[in-house]
Amino acid sequence: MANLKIKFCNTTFDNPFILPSGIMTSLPDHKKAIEAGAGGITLKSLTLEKRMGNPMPRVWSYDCGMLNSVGLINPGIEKGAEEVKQILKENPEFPIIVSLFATKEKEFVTLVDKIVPLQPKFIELNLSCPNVEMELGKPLAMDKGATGEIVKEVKKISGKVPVLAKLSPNVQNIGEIAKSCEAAGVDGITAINTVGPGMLIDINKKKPILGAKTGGVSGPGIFPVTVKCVYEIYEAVKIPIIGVGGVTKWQDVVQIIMAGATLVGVGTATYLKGMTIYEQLKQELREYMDKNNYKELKQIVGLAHNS
Ligand code: RRO
Repeated sequence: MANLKIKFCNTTFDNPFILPSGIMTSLPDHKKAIEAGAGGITLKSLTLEKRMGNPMPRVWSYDCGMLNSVGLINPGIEKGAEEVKQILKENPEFPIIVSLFATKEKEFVTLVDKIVPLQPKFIELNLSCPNVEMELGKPLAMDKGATGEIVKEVKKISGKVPVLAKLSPNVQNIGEIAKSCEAAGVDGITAINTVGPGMLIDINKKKPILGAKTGGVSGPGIFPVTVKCVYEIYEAVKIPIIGVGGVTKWQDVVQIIMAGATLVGVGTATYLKGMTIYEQLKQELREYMDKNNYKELKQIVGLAHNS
């Protein structure tokens, strides 16, 4: 039977499906993804200070996916680092990606400095949250210079912990941003964060549905944007890619891997279909591979670039 194990940087994942950082905010929910058979999980982004999140409602599903404006709810790096320590202790071998968010180089360095001693398998720099622009400015991932500088500074102190950069789809040339991260020494790219932001109106209340009015768009409707971004990044860099954004069915999984992803984020689909989606996708991916005589996943990575 086909083998779903796959190496990403220096870590072997049991399967390519990971929970991306996003709308799940509590550790018990993250742990459910481990129990449900995900190959890895990404924790909710931590900031220097505690954040209470945006006004309710923060999450809304619609026909083609979801809108979210969680607003970076998190306990802040002091308490957050304690929680990270606990979950790493409980799951010493399981690939856990610690996500960090800041708006300045110096803040990122402080955050990374707190997390590196805990030796997680990965640190992900969230350079692309679309929901705090009014408060904190444009996402850093829209500027290749700023992105490169941050990665360079973080890599000076990250030691052996691989660093990933999570990029925004809301740019002219995502390949160029990925290239700038690679040149600065980043170990992998996570693509993409949510699209937009977008807005939906409550026609009875005659006002925007989300408490923050606008929110990042995720789910099946953004899948073609994800595929295009992963494809362009794969052409631009040699480092591995986590493809995330709207993956819902096994056909999406095959597409995103053929576009160039090594790991595949499944986030919004766990909301829409439940956590059993991890086992379902694993089984269906194995069936696809068996039918097509692929023994290893790496045989499929980037195949769409060969023709
Ligand atoms: O918390 C959020 O509102 C949020 C974050 Br940090 C992010 O990176 N992407 C997103 O869609 N929402």
